[in-house]
Amino acid sequence: MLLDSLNPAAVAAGADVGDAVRIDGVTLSRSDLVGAATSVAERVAGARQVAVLARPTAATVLAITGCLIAGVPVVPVPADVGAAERRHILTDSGAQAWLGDKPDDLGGIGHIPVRLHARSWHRYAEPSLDATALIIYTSGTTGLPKGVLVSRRAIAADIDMLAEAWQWTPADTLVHGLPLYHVHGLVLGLLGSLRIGNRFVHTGKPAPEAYAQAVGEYGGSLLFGVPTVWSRIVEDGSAARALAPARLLVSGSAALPVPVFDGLAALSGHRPVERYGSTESLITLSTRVDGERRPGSVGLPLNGVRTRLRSEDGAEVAHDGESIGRLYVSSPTLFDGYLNRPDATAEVLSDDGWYHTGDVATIDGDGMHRIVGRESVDLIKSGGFRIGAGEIETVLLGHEGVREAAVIGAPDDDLGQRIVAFVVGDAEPEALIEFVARELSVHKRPRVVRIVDSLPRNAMGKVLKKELTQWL
Ligand code: MLC
Ligand code: AMP
Repeated sequence: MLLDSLNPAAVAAGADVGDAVRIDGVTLSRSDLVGAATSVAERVAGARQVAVLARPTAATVLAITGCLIAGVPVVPVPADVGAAERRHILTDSGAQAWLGDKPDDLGGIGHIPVRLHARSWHRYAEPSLDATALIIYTSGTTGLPKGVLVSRRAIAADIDMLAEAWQWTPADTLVHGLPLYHVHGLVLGLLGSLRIGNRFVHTGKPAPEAYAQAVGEYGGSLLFGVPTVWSRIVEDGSAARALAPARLLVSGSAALPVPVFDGLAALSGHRPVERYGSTESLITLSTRVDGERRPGSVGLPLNGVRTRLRSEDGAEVAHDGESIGRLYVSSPTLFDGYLNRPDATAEVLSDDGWYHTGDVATIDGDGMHRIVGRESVDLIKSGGFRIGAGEIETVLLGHEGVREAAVIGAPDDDLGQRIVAFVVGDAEPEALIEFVARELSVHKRPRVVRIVDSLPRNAMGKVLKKELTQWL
């Protein structure tokens, strides 16, 4: 089963010891989870796909679990989604119903409430491993976000590979405070826990004191965070020291700066494990619990994963730890394509199963991988969120006070990169920040808007983004 620990027979036979999930002040046992999620399953069964507003609540956990029990693909909707992005996700995905708090405008699709105390003990046949589990919307360099088709097989394989590398067992208590609409918080954190059978504690927000409390009060042993979370924990000092009793700290979704790695080691006594992946590939590389946890390195391919390093013209790049090449991965965890976008799928996924990650990397003689950066400056990682410069520029250009717009990711000690928009026009910067937050989502808002007289362009009229970074 995909969610192995929720096997009704095992739960009925007494595997239901202790809490399974703690989130938003609600505690769910495995029997609560099976009963209430199966009640959701009864309401969604037969739907082609449904949208779930993925706020960090028990209702979200039950909604997603229920859909997976019924074999209905879930479209997780960002908790802070704005109007235009919501419309796009609903239209493009063809979601037939909405689960979670109801927005004003659902565009005609039905709303299915999630009841925490409802129970059903109906048994559903386990869906095929080839079936789609999740359709996760993710940004590209241009255009609107695309729906990534993630199969049940990919999720099961990824969790099993990570369990092996991290010695992750039912004895763990997994803690994080990340969003439940992306791979990190949802696939690894929540679904990983429901497959492995460990206790899952969601802290609401990934604040340093919340992580410290989850270790002290709930016995958190396996802690997940994006680099911004770890950096804030190190800055806090006392929160980092409070993590000492944990078993393993794991960082991912963006590069963990070496000083943050060193800070965690000095204050908590833990050398964190760093892993690398994406929505399209799930997690493919990681340092190992029983191997070298080298600062600045994302480690080795997980069991079953192969990688290739290629130059721009497709030639093999030496594994000497210094030569930089484009990173390709082949893995049982790869996505099945972008929904409705065979063109975009063909651009990154070859017929023989290699995914072009868009990242540039080095590999050394021991097989240790280091991510150097992205091929395109137009894909920004801010606080671990992937954000396309193009989608923000398009929204800004839809504002009446904007004539031209160019967006870049500027280096930022806290967020890795912060979104900066250069705008030609007569709008107020604050109004433009609000506009993007309202239309796309709060986490895609520029942190800075600079009104300028003109943008630097080449002879073809293309904005010179490298030059813009000099204007910061
Ligand atoms: C600010 N706020 C606004 C606003 N400006 N609200 C509305 N409109 C505006 N204009 C509010 C926010 O709603 C929020 O409120 C508060 O201000 C703080 O928001 P923020 O400043 O955006 O949060 P910040 O502290 O900067 O967030 C940092 C962070 C976040 C680390 C918590 O970036 C985060 O959760 N990152 C995780 C991303 C992630 O999981 N990525 C994984 C992708 S999968 P309030 O009250 O709600 O706090 C992947 C694969 C892999 O990459 O390898 O894992
Ligand atoms: P997303 O699709 O949101 O999961 O983003 C995937 C991208 O995040 C990857 O292509 C990388 O650019 C980046 N990423 C994930 N993990 C790491 C890491 N450990 N180090 C550097 N970049 C990472």
